[in-house]
Amino acid sequence: MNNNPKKSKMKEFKLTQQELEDFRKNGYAGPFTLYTPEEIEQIWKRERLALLDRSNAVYPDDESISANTNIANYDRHLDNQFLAEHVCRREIVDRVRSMLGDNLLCWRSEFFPKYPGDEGTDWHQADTFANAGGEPQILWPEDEEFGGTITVWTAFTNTDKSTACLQFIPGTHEEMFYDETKQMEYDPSKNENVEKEGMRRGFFGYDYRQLQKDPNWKPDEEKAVSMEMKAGQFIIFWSTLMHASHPHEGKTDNMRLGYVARYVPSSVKVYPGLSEINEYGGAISLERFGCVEVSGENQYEYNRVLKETTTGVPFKNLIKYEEASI
Ligand SMILES: O=C(O)CCC(=O)C(=O)O
Repeated sequence: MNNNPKKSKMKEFKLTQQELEDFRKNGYAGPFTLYTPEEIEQIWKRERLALLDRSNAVYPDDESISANTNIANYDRHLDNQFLAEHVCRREIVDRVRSMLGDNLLCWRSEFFPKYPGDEGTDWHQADTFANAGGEPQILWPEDEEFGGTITVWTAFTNTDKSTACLQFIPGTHEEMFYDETKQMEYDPSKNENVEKEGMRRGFFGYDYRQLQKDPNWKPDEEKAVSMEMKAGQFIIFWSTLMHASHPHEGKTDNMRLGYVARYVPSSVKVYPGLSEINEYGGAISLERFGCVEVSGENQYEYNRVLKETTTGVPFKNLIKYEEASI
């Protein structure tokens, strides 16, 4: 029994046995609520302005800006306090711990905006994340046959079928239909708004179908489920799950915004041998990059870990924080 008053007050958010079984079968879990819609609306109003100040961001926005996605907006949790706290939130990290174990790193965060009229994201799976840049960004230890990352996609706005909500094909996370060692051609003029099975889809200037192992294969879209979410909810999924999003039909002037944090066990090598990333028509130097240890210990030498944001706000490690409160 835990008689420590501080510790017993801390609510845990681990997945139940049933949720874990469903996650293993389907490749995703949720949605779960983190913020109320009113809360996230207020927070986002404030933070979107704060994020315009890039003076402490780890990637400059000169070479990295490209037509379709701005890779300089990767990892803003390394300079923005709200995002730094968000990626360490217990409601998220406890659930990811249930899936991957206690020793966890957050290695990437990204914004996924869809403006009125935007195409949907094309069907894809990511194992090593060599898909766009051509070089593996994460590598699991050699004895692990399975790769990928756990993605936590938080809706900063409401999202439904007409405003670009995510789609999953349940149960597809353990077989790769794409080969990330193949190369895709970056050509936004050719690869934008292409109709695929009656839907306008693209992959930020690439055609993801170029990575298909079998050029004649097609995703089984009849099995697809649409993940409508309220602002403030998050969903957790394997990056190896077949996922996509609907186009934004433009029936409303409101954009949809997803903010993604990606997690791996600390045994995974992040950006092995890389000093920069070149993808989506941009380039960023990894000189100031580091992973965030969100839970437990990083027992390996190979990943650089940052203890605080570039403005000196410490990242909260779930287990160390609990131990310190005892
Ligand atoms: O938000 C989207 O449309 C795509 C998201 C995605 O591909 C991801 O989170 O890995």
